[in-house]
Amino acid sequence: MKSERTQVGIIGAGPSGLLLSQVLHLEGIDSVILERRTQDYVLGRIRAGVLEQGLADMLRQAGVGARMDAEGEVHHGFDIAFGGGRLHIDLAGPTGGKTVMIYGQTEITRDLFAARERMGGRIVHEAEDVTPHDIDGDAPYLTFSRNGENHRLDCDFIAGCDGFHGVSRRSMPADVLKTYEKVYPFGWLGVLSETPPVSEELIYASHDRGFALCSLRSRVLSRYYVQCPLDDDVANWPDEKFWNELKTRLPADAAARLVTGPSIEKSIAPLRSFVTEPLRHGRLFLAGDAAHIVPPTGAKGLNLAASDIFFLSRGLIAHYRQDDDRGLETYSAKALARVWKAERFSWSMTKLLHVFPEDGAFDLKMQRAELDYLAGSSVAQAAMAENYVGLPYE
Ligand code: FAS
Ligand code: PHB
Repeated sequence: MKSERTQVGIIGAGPSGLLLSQVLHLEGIDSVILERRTQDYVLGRIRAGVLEQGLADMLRQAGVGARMDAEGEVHHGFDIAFGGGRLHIDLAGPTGGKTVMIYGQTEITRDLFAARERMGGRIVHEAEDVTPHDIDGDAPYLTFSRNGENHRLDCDFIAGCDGFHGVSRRSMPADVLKTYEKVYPFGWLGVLSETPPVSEELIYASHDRGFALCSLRSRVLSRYYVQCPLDDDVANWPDEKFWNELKTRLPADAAARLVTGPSIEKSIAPLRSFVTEPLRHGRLFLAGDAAHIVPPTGAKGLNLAASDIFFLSRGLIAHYRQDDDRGLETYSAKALARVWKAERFSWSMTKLLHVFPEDGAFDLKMQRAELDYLAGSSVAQAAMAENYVGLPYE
């Protein structure tokens, strides 16, 4: 068994694990990331696209914001299309100038990998059977295997940044862990295409045939989604069928402007709301998708990972810098307070914009009344804007 030691053992090299490692490194705190996949595999996953100001600021402070600021797009609002019209939600006006940054999660992950490599960060790829041990004691450790060799990583703390299907949440004692889940009766079929976006800003569309979203990664790379049945299969969606369905669900002017092209990525993501409580047990801390999942309607998944890392990194830094554990002791409560508000927003946006198969005539009337009320109320629009740009890290 090959052994090594670090201060913080991190499971997972997604945005959560990479950002935590980078922030800790800048404070002189050593970490090792154990990732079960290759770097190419991690970079091959197409996911989030909308960054709250809090995440964008964290990336800048972590020294990985330059390409985002050069290539990303700052958006001051987005549209909601329904009943043949379009409602513009102004973000900056009601929030004192707050905006969102459009910059793909893939690029964030690429920037973080590059920074970690530049600064000598230690990431073990293709680490198999990563297992936390002695999380209740003061000398936790991780075991894993790689290329048939067994390894042990001794550490002071373990950060479970291994996503929804990871090992860390499962390592919390069953009598301690409480989970809350809602699985939605539909999924999102997503397409990435090297085509100019259909509009300057995002369009969220509510339509009798189902939800649709027009997003982007740049002026030459577009990201589109349509709501699809939970048991649907990408094989049922040749490009032409996807483009025709998307056009059907968009307002006529957007449909007429839509530039179609071959999909370079096509996948179906299930939608669920999920929260774990607590986010800490002993020396094990959960962060990001390992701790919670939101339906992507509110563009909160990646952004919640950022606020978790903000709270967790400050707790770890205070521990090592001032021998002060208050941040670690309050991490779970602080992170969860923000998580639940984002769960609420993501759930409400999903309820507002999707067709729920079980809904009856009254439910459909309620959904339309919600949209009509939103369209007629600057206060309701301000509330939506406040949540979309991201609630404070407090
Ligand atoms: P991640 O899942 O990104 O990373 C976890 C890492 O841990 C992975 O690299 C994994 O390989 C590794 N890992 C897992 N188990 C391990 C083990 N046992 N040992 C070692 N390593 C292990 N959010 C949005 O805001 N907008 C979106 O449009 C959006 N679309 C999404 C689409 C899909 C299909 C999915 C799954 C998520 C989407 N999300 C979206 C949410 C997504 O962006 C997450 O919030 C974000 O990836 C969270 O980052 P991490 O917490 O780092 O988890
Ligand atoms: C995306 O660009 O992938 C995206 C944007 C906004 C969302 C969800 C996904 O709400």
